[in-house]
Amino acid sequence: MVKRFRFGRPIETEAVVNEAGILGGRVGASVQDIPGFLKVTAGTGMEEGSTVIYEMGERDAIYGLGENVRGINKRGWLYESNCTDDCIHTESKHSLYAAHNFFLVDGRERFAIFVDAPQKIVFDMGFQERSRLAVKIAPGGFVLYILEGDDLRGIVREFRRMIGKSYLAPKWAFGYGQSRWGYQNEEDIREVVRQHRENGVPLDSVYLDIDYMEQYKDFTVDGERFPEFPAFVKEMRQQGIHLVPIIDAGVKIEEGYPVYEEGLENGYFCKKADGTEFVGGVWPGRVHFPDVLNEKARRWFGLKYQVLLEQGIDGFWNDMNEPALFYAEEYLKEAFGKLADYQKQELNIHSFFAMKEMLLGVSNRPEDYQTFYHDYQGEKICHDQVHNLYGYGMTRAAGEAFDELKPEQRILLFSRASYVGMHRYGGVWMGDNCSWWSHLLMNLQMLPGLNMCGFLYTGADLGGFGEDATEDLLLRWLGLGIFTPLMRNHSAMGTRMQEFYRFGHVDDFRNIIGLRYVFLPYLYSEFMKAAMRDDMMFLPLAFVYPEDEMAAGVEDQLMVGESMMIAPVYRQNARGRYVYLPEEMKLYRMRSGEDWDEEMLPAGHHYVPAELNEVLVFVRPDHVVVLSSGGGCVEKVDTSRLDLLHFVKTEAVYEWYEDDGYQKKVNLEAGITRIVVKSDKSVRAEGARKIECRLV
Ligand code: MIG
Repeated sequence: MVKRFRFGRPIETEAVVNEAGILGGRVGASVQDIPGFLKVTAGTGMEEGSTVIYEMGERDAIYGLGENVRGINKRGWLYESNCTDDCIHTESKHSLYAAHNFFLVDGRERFAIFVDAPQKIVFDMGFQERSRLAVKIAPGGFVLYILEGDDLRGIVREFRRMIGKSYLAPKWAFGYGQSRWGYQNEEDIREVVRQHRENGVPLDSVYLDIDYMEQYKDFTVDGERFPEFPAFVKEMRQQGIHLVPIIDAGVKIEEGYPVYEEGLENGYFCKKADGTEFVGGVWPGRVHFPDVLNEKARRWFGLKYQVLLEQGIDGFWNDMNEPALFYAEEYLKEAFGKLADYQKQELNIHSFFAMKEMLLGVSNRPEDYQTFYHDYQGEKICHDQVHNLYGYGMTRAAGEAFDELKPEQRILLFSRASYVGMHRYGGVWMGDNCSWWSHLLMNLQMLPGLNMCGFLYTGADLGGFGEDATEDLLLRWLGLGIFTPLMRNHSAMGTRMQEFYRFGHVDDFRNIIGLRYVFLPYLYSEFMKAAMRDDMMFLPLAFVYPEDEMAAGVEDQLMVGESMMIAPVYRQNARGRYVYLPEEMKLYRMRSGEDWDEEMLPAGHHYVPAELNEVLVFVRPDHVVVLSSGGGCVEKVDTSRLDLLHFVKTEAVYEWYEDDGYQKKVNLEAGITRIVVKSDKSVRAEGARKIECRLV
């Protein structure tokens, strides 16, 4: 059951697109109608903001908030929805690049809350007071949805039904991608591809970071680095490689640059109170920000992607769309003035630190987000009020344009900043993590929350973006990354190079990355089913074993789809790990698609060895996992013959979905083959495809 309450004058976010079944209708009910267990204060929400309070039971758990810091259970910390470009994701932070205002409470009551409001929101999940959950919404009004139900997964499905179907990535985007901020030209990219192909390490994509552009100008390609871009794109396609360029939010201010000139002429950029264009500083230098919240400007900006589509590109990543602000021109001038003042005074230690803080504070300054406006739904709205919608708007621009330009074909698209609703247009990557073991675990812990909000196509920079990766860290991280829909090794300029061939053990990389292609039939099938059925692909154990108290505390294992559980190793020098099994499972210690050990494990706690070249997979009773025999790229994976990992006591039925991987229109049921395995080892496959199945 879903109830809706409106407070103040909320800004429409278009997160919710399916109104059916929502009680409360269009007009909000009063505070008195809120279920007794919630307390809402400052009802109008206009001047002072509002607070929603819930008193938690001692053992209540909180799941959700999408992309954010800390554990799977969000209890005990303070989180913010305030999309921020902050590349140091330490435990002490409160917010990352996204605003995913949905969470579930699992305890005395089972319910979920979605706070639909684009302004800043603080979620105190038992931080100030251990038993108090308090959501503080900045002034401006909001819509509160309360979803009740018996089962966590069911509540999530209900929410997902409200917010609309998730974006579908093309199948090739489930292959391995290599990326690095710093690949300069055709030669650099050819070298990456050559290394993978010659060493027999699969690869489907190479990412183009900002260096491919001409002076960081969106929708341009530098003619010196890429003299024949369309021919180069084609050459790569012939080798089974898709090139995926980055697009940044800021448009360079430069006379003669058509994107700038058209935008200016049509008034498509964000403006200051005085009606002149807001100027920020990002990679291209001085930029304007396209007003992607405005329908016309959004369509205009989206259609710009065509210039790259025409050159054979079929995937993009949208960056810097919080939007990140290295500086706002106006404030920079002010800062120079302040600096001159500091110079004139005799600095004491206090003024020194004040000066230092002032200098460090010029980027992403909250006050600067208050100085420009959007022309949104016929009103002039301060950016500050809709800040969390910007990445959503930019990605929607591209997504809507793709529907127009490529109505049949799926285009890869993912974004850094996001809000609920953006999941209909693209996926997300988890931003600038670091080559830290703790971030490997954090990568795992973010997956269920993201799935709850419909972000199914997701993954982190494998090996870590900032700081120096080591071989063992990369191997272990790949051991998780082979299960995430987006599987990309990406790193920052200036850090240690981390393509597999920078390290010594080529065989280990070949086998572990190869496993991705072995699991591809299962992963793609589970992704597509989750997308079409509004379901999750990565689940906390508590979602599958709600009665198991021990399962509720597991923070480092996940259920992946319906048949299996993963337990990645995320500690330096560990040669295995502790695993909790809520039920009996069959363990596969996989070294490659041909080489593994298997063992039956009873429910309970186990220490399971896992060397650097091994990945742990646990198959549930009466389930199977479908495998291929691998391939050098997704296109080469043969799904007419499947190997089945199996743990069958009486009977396992697996619904295996497969399609051509490109079509936007999907008929799930028509693509399903039912694979039935009986305890007598008989196998039957009926439905969409004629396939050969082999128990292994
Ligand atoms: O300020 O384009 O998150 O993936 O490599 C850094 C350079 C800008 C941030 C992205 C990262 C990308 C980098 N970008």
